[in-house]
Amino acid sequence: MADSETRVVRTTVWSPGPGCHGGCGAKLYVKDGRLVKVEGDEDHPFNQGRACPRLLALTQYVYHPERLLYPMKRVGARGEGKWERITWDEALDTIEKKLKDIRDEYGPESVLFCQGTGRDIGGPISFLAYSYGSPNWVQLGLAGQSCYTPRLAAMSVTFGDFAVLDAGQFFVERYESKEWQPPKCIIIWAQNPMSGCPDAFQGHWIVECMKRGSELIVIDPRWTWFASRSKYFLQIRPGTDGALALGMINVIINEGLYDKEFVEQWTYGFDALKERVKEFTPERVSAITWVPADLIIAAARFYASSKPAAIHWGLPVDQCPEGTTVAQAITHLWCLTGNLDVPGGNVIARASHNVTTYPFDSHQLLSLYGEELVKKLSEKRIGAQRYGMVRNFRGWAQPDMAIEQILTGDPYPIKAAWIQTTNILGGQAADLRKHYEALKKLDFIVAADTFMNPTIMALADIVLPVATFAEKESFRSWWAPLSVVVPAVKVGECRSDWEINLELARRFNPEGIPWKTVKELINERLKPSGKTFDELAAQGSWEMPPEGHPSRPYRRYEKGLLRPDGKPGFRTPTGKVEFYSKTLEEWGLDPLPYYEEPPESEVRTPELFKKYPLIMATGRRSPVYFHAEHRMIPWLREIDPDPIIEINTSTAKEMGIEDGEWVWIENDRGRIKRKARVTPIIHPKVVMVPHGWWLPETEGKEPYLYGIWEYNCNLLIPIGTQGKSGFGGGAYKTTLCRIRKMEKGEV
Ligand SMILES: Nc1nc2c(c(=O)[nH]1)N[C@H]1C(S)=C(S)[C@@H](COP(=O)(O)OP(=O)(O)OC[C@H]3O[C@@H](n4cnc5c(=O)[nH]c(N)nc54)[C@H](O)[C@@H]3O)O[C@H]1N2
Ligand SMILES: Nc1nc2c(c(=O)[nH]1)N[C@H]1C(S)=C(S)[C@@H](COP(=O)(O)OP(=O)(O)OC[C@H]3O[C@@H](n4cnc5c(=O)[nH]c(N)nc54)[C@H](O)[C@@H]3O)O[C@H]1N2
Ligand SMILES: [Mo]
Repeated sequence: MADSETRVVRTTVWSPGPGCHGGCGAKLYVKDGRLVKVEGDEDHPFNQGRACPRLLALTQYVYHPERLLYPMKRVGARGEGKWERITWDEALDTIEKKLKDIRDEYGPESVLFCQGTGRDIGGPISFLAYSYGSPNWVQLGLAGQSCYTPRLAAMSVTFGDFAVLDAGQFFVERYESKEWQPPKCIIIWAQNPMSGCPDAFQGHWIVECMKRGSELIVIDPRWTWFASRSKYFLQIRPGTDGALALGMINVIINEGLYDKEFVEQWTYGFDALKERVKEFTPERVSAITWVPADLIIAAARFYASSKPAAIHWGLPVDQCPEGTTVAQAITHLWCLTGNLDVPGGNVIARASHNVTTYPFDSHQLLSLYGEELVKKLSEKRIGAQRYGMVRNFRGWAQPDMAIEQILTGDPYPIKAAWIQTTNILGGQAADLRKHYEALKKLDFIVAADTFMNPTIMALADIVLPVATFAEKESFRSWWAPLSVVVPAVKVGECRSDWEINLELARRFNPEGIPWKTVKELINERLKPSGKTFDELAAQGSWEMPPEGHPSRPYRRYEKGLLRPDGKPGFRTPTGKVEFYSKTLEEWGLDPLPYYEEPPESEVRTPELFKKYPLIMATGRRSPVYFHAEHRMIPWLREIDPDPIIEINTSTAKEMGIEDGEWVWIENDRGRIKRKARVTPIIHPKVVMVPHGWWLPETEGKEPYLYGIWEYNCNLLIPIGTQGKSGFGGGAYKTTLCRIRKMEKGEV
């Protein structure tokens, strides 16, 4: 409880601080201008009072002695660690001048605007990139753009929207809502809901469904908490999910278990799909995936005969070879079974109240920036000439090609990088060495962050200190509810991403940017909701879409709420759910889903497999860390202190490795060290290596760079293995390696 001098600010959690994709409601307790305590907001339907460890440790983050508090410029050579405090005016003037000079000499496309995962950054960074004139907004280092974009693309081409498991999240009363119904079956497909925070529904949304009768199918190479409570656990070979999905479709179609009425009335291309999946018999799929054929059949039957049923999927889907097509096959499962936009199925999730915070697709880009600019940008965007999907979907530059282009200068030179919300060398980039070498060649690099990290230390010329969510104004409509981020405290000279980017956007494009303050900009974007920032803040920071609104479920395809022309159906070329995608066909891609082997595997590269007989799957999430963040936060580090590798008990025994011993992980790209966690939960032929490890407590200067060369598993992972769409793939879950116990005297 708050005493008389303590103020409570109800706000929305998004990004700096917990780091995550956000959405939770929080209560920030402020005393004498200082944040003293944080709790989950029990009135907020998203998290109903719950809070993750990173939110609970927020005071340690906000007031950490190492926090960046003022702008700095580099005074020694790159990597020497010599920095000098400067004013915001000097920082912004320098950035403006340097970037304008580069624009004059090489064109705006020669600057990369690099972000990390989709936090509260898509809006501000794309706004800045377009205001400057660069098409090259990129998640640099994320091989195959393989995080959520492949899934979004697959859903968009199939039914013109995107959908998520329905756990009642569109209703204030949640599980008590009369409109909602719990799924009878939930497939947790390549997800780790206990650790993944809002993306993974903090686990508890699924637990709440289970309390109301949901039974689980879990598809994972690792026995997760949910796997241990599942009806069917399919312990799959990493990277083969595409084959499994096609095999399940095969069973569902052959046994007539699909929703005939829905398929008949609302879909296109069923016969072509039926033909395509013929070769994916349970026996063949079993040989590919390691999952026994009878389990594949049982899981397919149980999913298709449970009404309603929902699929909750995760990142490894995108990181399968050709991730987009894998996501397409899984999307087909819920469409075939009539589980799209029904209570307890996969519910369409639109931007709340039609408020958009950033330009996802080409329609939104057009309305925000005008046809001329968008056309020009699309032509120059890295990868747009090669990939129809990169040209037409979401506006991202292709990361694997972007890094090559820095090295080759072909078809045009890259001269500078703006780095905001990403630690490229700390965890985002596959092929760490290549990214390090390429980025070193750039003439000018700015980074905006809350803490020093290996990327900034090695590369930045100017560093800008960024406000946490507790210190900033922002807004969020990444599905319901519509929410605002309300500032509670001020720390050092930190500024928010919106503040920084608005100021620079005005300098780069003085005529085009009418807003003087961030609040004016937010209020403009909030207009479709009829509410202002202050009104939303005063009502507790959020609001659900009203009844009848297209951003509120269910069965909107029947009501004509999905298509721009107001007719029933879907926002696709045929107006139907497309099993055979006309859009993919137009982009020069296979219109139907197919299977591709991982780039390195027992099947595809048997010689390499002899040398490196273990599959290194990386990056299963830790609840106390967000990627490469939080290693300096005492409460969090205490819970998960070491860079580990999970090795199956029998595999470890064969190799004479004991729990807690240090091992080398090696392949042709190099070697790193990890502490062995010997455990039965991981498949014997797979090792699981958490990503994002650097040690903020060690030497930051070159060449050590906080230990990235010793601990960052991305040193071993290749780039350039993207799918034919340009999206998806990468080898984050399927790189071959061998492990070896570290001998006495080895360090
Ligand atoms: N081996 C392996 N590597 C992986 C993955 C894997 O599974 N395995 N996963 C990949 C995936 S899916 C992703 S999305 C990427 C993520 O990669 P990144 O997004 O680069 O990961 P973070 O470590 O969270 O880096 C974010 C940086 O931005 C800062 N930051 C956080 N929030 C904000 C903010 O709002 N504003 C600003 N200005 N700064 C902020 C943090 O302090 C941190 O330094 O990593 C990828 N890397
Ligand atoms: N606490 C915390 N939460 C996070 C993040 C974080 O860093 N920390 N990162 C955020 C980001 S950007 C993302 S993209 C999400 C990612 O989070 P998730 O989507 O959950 O992805 P992962 O944690 O990589 O893996 C999930 C599960 O898939 C299994 N798996 C690995 N390879 C395969 C495979 O090939 N097939 C199948 N079927 N399963 C496989 C792993 O064993 C693991 O149990 O989490 C987000 N949430
Ligand atoms: Mo991600």
